[in-house]
Amino acid sequence: MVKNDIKLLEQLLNNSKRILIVTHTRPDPDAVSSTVLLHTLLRDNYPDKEITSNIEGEITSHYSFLKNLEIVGTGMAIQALETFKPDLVFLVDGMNWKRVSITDGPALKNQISTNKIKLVIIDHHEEVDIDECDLYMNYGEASTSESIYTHLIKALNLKPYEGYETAVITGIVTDTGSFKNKVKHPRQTFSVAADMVEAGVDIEKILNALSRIDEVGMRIYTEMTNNFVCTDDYNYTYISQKFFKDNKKDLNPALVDAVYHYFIDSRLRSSGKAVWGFIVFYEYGRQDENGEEELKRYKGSMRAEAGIDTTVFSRQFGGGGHKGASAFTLMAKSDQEAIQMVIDVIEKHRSEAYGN
Ligand SMILES: [Mn+2]
Repeated sequence: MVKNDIKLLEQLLNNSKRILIVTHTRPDPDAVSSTVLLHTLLRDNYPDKEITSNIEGEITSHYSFLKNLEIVGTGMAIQALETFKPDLVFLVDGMNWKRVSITDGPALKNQISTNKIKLVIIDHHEEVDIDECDLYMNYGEASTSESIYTHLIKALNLKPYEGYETAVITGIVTDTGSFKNKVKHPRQTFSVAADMVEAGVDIEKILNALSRIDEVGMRIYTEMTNNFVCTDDYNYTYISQKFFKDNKKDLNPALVDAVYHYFIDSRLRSSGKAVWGFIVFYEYGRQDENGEEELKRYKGSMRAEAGIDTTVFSRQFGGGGHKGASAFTLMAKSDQEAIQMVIDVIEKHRSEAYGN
């Protein structure tokens, strides 16, 4: 695996004819904006190549402010790979195949290696669990959109399109928690942000569009508020299985994602005395309906102020991310069991996570 080699990137691009861009499922704003940004850039700069992109799962109407969003497919990733038959794949804002698809991670990985498809990973997360690839790009930037701007538009000189600034700033402003989080390269991140502001982006409009929720969204928000627990050490909340059952007809995974991200980003680090916390909830609609006694897949997310490395905990469940924002999944029979599993891991690994 070669790391951070722009010459190799250029070579891989020049030698390819069919390029597929994918990102992680349940995409966050950086994943969505990086995908549409890279797709449009490659399409406009390499008119002789076939370019396509795919995000497995739904993209909500929250993102309609992103130019060219309609060119991004939303089917199963494995289908995109099998029908398009790329010779080069970009995996953006993630480092392995199990993040690209909930069900087909191993199959995707297998297809890439058996068919000898070239793979470029562009990511900015902590370097764990990186899948085999030809080029791994991770400069520790604040967002993948910042990496694409820095290394493809600036270093490789790809011509940007009208509206690219919105895609670049969306990843930066959301992955930094509106510039609240510590970044590794502040001079670069803030200067890229300044470039985008000078180019005319409206950060307020973007943030309002992304955090807009409807009445159903407010119900999800209220559920998390009702279940919120503040301890002196950390905060936590959950969305109950019962809530999902009772509101099933109104909910969709993308709406749940949008609302819980907004909720945890605004509340886990700044409620009560604690400066960090977690959420867990049953991943409804992502599995067969099982009996009450069956194990169910739960999704968990953690948020922390600088000083606590939440990936120490997330890693215990096979997850990861950033120190201040990480995620994982676990299997549990009930909401209470899922919460207890996270608390147990916190108690066991607390000393490792503190002071980081
Ligand atoms: Mn990101």
